[in-house]
Amino acid sequence: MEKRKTEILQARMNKESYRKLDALDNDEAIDFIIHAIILCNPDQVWVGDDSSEDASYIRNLAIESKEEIPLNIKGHTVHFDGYYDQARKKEVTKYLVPAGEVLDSKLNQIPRDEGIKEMEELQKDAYKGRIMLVRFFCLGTPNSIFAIPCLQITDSSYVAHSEFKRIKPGAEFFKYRHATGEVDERKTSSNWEKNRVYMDYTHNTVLSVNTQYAGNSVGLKKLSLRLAIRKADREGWLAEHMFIMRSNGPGGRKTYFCGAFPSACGKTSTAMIPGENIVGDDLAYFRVIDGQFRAANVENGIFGIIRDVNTQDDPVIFDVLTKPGEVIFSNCLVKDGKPYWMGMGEDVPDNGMNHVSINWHEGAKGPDGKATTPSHKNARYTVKMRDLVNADPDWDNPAGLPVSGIIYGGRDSDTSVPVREAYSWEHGICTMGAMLESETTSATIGQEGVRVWNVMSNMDFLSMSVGRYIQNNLDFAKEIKRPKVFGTNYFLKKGGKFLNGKLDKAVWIKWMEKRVRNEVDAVDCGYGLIPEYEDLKQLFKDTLQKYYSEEQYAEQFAININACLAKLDRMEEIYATVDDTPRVMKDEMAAQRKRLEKLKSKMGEKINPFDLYKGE
Ligand code: GTP
Ligand code: SPV
Ligand code: MN
Repeated sequence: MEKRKTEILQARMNKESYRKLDALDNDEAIDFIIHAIILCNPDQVWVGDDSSEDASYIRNLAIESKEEIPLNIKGHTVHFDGYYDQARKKEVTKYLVPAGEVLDSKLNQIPRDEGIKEMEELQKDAYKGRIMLVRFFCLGTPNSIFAIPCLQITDSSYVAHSEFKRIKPGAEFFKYRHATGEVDERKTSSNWEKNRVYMDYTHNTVLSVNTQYAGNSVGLKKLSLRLAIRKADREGWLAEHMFIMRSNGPGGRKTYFCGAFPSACGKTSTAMIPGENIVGDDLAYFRVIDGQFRAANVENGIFGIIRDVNTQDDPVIFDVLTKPGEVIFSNCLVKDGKPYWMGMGEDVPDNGMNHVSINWHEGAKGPDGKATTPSHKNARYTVKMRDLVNADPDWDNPAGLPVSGIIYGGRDSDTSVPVREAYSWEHGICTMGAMLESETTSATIGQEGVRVWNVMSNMDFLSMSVGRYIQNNLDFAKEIKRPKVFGTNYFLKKGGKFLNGKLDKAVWIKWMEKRVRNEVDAVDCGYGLIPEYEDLKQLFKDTLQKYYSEEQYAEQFAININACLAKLDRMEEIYATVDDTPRVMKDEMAAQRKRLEKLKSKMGEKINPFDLYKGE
């Protein structure tokens, strides 16, 4: 290493930290670290990997710095994010676009020079009086083709603690520089109005400031997904906002599914279906390996929504959250060292410490004068994969796992049936993935319940043009057998009430498993193939020990042609504004319209699914 660099590093770190950097032998990473030291001016620098000593150093530091508070159960801590920092903030999340480059106008962006200048002003001296933590980790199983080495710099021990992966030295690093900014007496970022998350995608770097919420600060989550989508584009693979799960069929057969649902729309709860196995719940990379469509989870744990986790609906997670082990709770209510959350199936106390105040009580208003809840709707937990008893033993297979089905779904109160199969890969990608819509949730800041278009549930993370991303999906794995594509909707409503139970998804998965194995028939409904009543009746009985009535089927699988056509109208309007809409996309939308209109002229605007059997 150059003498000047060695001096800068050695002045602020101990021998062990320096040794780790020296051994790295990567100029790009060293320069990134040196730049952060000069800009953010820490008192000390600490360098760590995922050795158990480094992990416990970080854990203790998080407690010492009061970013995390220990709870009664051994290994459990709670972390609070600021009142205005409870979710991803889309309007301050932008791509840095270098002069001369054009990025899709649908993506939030700022000229690179301007963004870098603003960020450097906001991060100047940001680590003064603090320790700069340099953490190496790896997205994906180390030494696998999926692996991407990452380097995170932060002054937040909570952020560093949330990352659990071991580094594999490699050429191209993803790099993150995060600064908490000024903090209040609760150690939460107080300068929330100056929260910024800037993706310097031409440099594989993300810079963020004045936030602690993991989705805005923790490199391995959505910050990496945005960079990975571009890397995948360059290298011919796909980076998706998807769970991966294994469905267990008769005779021990294993079938893997991946599913894209927007934030807070059921990925974790699908991956955690009782009796099946989880591989991952949020980030999946796809590659063709030895002629097979394979997917890998690139996380080492899950950062899940805690609301409604109870013994009934999520027994496995509930168990992990209530026994000794490493768990970080965030933005729950804490009373006498015990965490509480809404929908936990126990009485939640009417006072305690939460994201609003250290002395919260029922009826207390937030600093904005709004009513508050005991735990935030987007309160979460962080746990390790290895602590989940239902983790597939093969979850970190370096070659990923073979995928038989891809599922797209969102919050849709009135249009699509609970489950349907696409006619083809193209039909699925275009009308289920690229036409995905969902009603907004508390995982992002803003109004809830507004129907928005969300391509493959990846819209918040797209870092290139919409058309190109869809085309990449269409082209992926062209030479090999592709998975079947399905659309699901867990959120159909009638009179304000959900038509399905939370565990009904177990049945939809079993049906998809049987479709993959060619064991059940399906009926054409004009926008896909739906299950037959008798098959579902049997599956409800076998899987949930429940009786599924003809009335339930008729109501849930009714074909609402006008709603489907209205959705097509919305989509055609949107895609008319996408410059590079693939030809196939336009053709699939036109063909869908034709099929639906034909069906409407024959059978009316609302079709009883039983009538489709005698269709033709
Ligand atoms: P992110 O972690 O934000 O990417 O979300 P996710 O897709 O993993 O969402 P998750 O599975 O955690 O579900 C979010 C919320 O949806 C929870 O509050 C669940 O209770 C609720 N939910 C999940 N499945 C169902 C369902 O089948 N029906 C209904 N009504 N609610 C559901
Ligand atoms: C999401 O919002 O989709 C999440 C949480 O999974 S975060 O990774 O924090 O964005
Ligand atoms: Mn997510």
